[in-house]
Amino acid sequence: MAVLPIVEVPDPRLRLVSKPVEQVDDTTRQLVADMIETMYAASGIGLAAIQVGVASRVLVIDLQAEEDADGKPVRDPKAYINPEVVSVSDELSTYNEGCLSIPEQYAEVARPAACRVRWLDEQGGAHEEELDGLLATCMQHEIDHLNGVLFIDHLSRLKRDMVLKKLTKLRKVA
Ligand code: GNR
Ligand code: NI
Repeated sequence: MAVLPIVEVPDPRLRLVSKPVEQVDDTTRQLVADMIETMYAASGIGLAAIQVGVASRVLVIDLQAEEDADGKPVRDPKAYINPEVVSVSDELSTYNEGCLSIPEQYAEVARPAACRVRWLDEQGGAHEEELDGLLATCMQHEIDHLNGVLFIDHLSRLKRDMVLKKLTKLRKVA
């Protein structure tokens, strides 16, 4: 396993439309393992393959919502291969979103509160589930990455430019 470097804006790779995985094999599983390790190292709750420079429709999510008796988060990483949104709710929900590819910047994004998603697991098995809450938001954020879309694309131009300007400033002092 390996922690991989995370691609950040304005890297053009973040705008690519990732390709479906043709066959779920050991190469896919190795990518998933590296992505999970990278997600934890960066303290993220999700990661899309393009964020580590691989344009494949693979993402990993672990909300780490549960804690053990010592208050340590319980790890329960899940891989989603070729995920597809089947349907979305009319109801929207707003979260203060962040992105590992747009470090330390956050903004409120409204998205469908629930979505029905279909995907393959690491063994190639098919699943379909109705998601809601933070998982629905995170899933939509990650699937956006597979389509070259970032959370700032859901903001007004003014707010998007503010986020990008703050990031530029932050990088100058860093
Ligand atoms: O770690 C992350 N937190 C987060 C918070 C609210 C909505 C979406 C996310 S995903 C983000 C990690 C990331 O950039 N995934 O692509
Ligand atoms: Ni992101």
